Amino acid sequence: MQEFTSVDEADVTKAIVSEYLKELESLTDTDAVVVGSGPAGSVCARKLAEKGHKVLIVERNIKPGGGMFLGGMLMNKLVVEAPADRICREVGAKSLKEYKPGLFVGDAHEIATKLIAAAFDAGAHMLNAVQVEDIIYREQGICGVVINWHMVSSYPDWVTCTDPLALKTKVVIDATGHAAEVARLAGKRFGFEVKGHEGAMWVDEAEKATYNATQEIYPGLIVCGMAANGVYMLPRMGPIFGAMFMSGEKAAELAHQRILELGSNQATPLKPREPLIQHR
Ligand code: 48F
Repeated sequence: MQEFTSVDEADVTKAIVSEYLKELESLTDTDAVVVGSGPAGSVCARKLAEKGHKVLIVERNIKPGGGMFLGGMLMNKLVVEAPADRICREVGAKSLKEYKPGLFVGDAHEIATKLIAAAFDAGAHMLNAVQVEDIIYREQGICGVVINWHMVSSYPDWVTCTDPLALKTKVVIDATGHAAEVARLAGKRFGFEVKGHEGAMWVDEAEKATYNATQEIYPGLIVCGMAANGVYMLPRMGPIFGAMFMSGEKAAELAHQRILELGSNQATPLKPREPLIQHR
């Protein structure tokens, strides 16, 4: 048997603490914060990181992936329609096969883990078990998030003084899924209502509408995936992921434009982007 290196317990602790804090300190100022690491968030984070931006994913679950591992009724096959099969191929998904012309199915675990790994390979960072519980804004728009450990955010109200920490960024992407949590927080601050609910199932309509609804709803805040769907109460699509992937890619392009805009001091004035409160 090969000899294990002898390890001191204190060194294990020091390695974790010092590296985590060093990384956290470097993440106090980023180009983009993607909230949520489901299909929309992981694609968005990868695409933005590939453009050379400093990207942080904040995920409140212990593990990344959101609803990607679940398929339908917990049967872990991932279905995607053209043209989003390209996004699976970009990360080397081997299990993807054409089920009918333009409709593809693959192994959810393989595709999900590869999409997440690709985001890290591109240089994105992640804080897991951390929840975004508020936003920061200035005259040019949203410019940061307020975070806390998810467990701490869940403490009952009588546990007082659980102050959070804050991270500054140039653009926030709401990829929190059905509840559209960041959009809802922004709504509370700026006086618009986000219900964060989906409508009845209609796959074709839902896929197109979710992609179209992916947009900057407030300067510095872009919604994507089911968060975009929830803001406008669009029909639900069930267990198909084409619009989630394409929406993540579109959100990355919009975020890229916002970062460039800020860099060139062309920031838009503080007013909601249209159409903002078009509930259906
Ligand atoms: O739910 P989720 O997978 O959102 P998505 O990327 O994709 C939706 C599909 O999975 C599926 C569907 C389409 O086929 O209907 O449901 O739009 O991933 C959202 C992630 O955001 C995290 C949450 O734990 C999940 O992993 N999240 C939600 N709220 C917060 C958050 C928050 N406040 N702070 C940090 N993470």
